[in-house]
Amino acid sequence: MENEKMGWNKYWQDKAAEFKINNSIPGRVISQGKKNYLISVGGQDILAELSGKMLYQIRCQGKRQSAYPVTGDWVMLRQGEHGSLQIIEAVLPRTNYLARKMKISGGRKLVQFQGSEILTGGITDAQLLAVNIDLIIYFIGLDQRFSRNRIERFFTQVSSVGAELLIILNKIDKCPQYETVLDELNVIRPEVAVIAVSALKGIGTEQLQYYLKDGKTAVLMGASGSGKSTLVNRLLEVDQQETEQVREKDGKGRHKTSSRELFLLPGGGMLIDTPGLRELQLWADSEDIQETFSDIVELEHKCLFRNCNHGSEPGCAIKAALENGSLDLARYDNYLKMTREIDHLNLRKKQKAHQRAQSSREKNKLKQEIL
Ligand SMILES: Nc1nc2c(ncn2[C@@H]2O[C@H](COP(=O)(O)OP(=O)(O)OP(=O)(O)O)[C@@H](O)[C@H]2O)c(=O)[nH]1
Ligand SMILES: [Mg+2]
Ligand SMILES: [Zn+2]
Repeated sequence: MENEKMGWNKYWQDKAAEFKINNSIPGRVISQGKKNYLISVGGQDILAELSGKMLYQIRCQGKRQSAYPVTGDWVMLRQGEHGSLQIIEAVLPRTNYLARKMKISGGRKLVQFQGSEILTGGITDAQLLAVNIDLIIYFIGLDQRFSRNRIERFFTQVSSVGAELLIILNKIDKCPQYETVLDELNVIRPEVAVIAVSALKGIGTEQLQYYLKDGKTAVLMGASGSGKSTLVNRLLEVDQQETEQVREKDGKGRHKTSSRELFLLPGGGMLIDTPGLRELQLWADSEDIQETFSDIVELEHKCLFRNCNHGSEPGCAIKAALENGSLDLARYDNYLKMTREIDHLNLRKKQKAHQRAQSSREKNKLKQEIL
């Protein structure tokens, strides 16, 4: 019963049965530390660690980073040796995930690609931000700079996740005039629901009850300082998540939340609070872009020539739309920029796959020589 509140259902039951691990029990990852995981098991929170086998597979057998459990995962647990922590034996197959390209550590550089500069560096792999999610809530702090590009980028990122979307405009107590923001959102994604609240004062937050349902998991995304943790505290009815005092002078605060954590709400449903992302490097493919910019794709199909470069060719629908104002130039530029970024990512993925194949060929060769 307690597991059901955390989202346990027939799907998970079937998946767990497939694992056939003797005496193991399921639990849901609430948060992750450096070595341990906090797991909810039948209504109780316990600490657990990864089995040696899983660690070995990830560290030594080239299993992907995404094989590590993350907040929101359902895992199978086994009681460890006398007095030790419970052991995570397996991660049940995720229903979906939200990912970004791995954070860039160390040097990042601008490189030329298809005639433009794009930012690259770091490892080409996905970092999972949240998994097994039903609803993605995007926070916009009305006291912060509104960036259309940022929102478009976000929607591109999440379009293939397969979760419901909701936008929250927060801090209406501070900024009661938000019609222009609504208009902008209406242009970007008219079909996504928007609600306006004050998380701090508790205005409008009752509208959320409709979206937060028993056993369903929502993840809070959005810029640092937009008020995600304040909403968590409001819905938990206690100040559990630390929030940041924004400096009055310039409206800036520091990042407050530093890890992802899942909360069971007293009114039903769960929220995963996340740290505001400084950078969201795309981990997406061309289909995601085409969904976000379907109007542009449609226009492209209307060009007279199939391979139109939208330059000086006659009968170019893109050029015509830019000229008569029905297509916004900034939006078109953003589309081109994101398309380039994804082309580049695909190239890197291919390079990596090639390197992998090569190194496994070399390993095999070596093995044969030894044998
Ligand atoms: N006036 C007003 N201030 C708010 C509201 N919601 C949040 N704040 C303030 O905004 C600041 C940032 O809130 P947080 O909840 O820490 O923001 P966050 O999105 O969790 O930030 P990160 O954890 O850094 O990603 C705090 O000082 C909050 O008190 C609101 O509805 N009205
Ligand atoms: Mg926070
Ligand atoms: Zn054209």
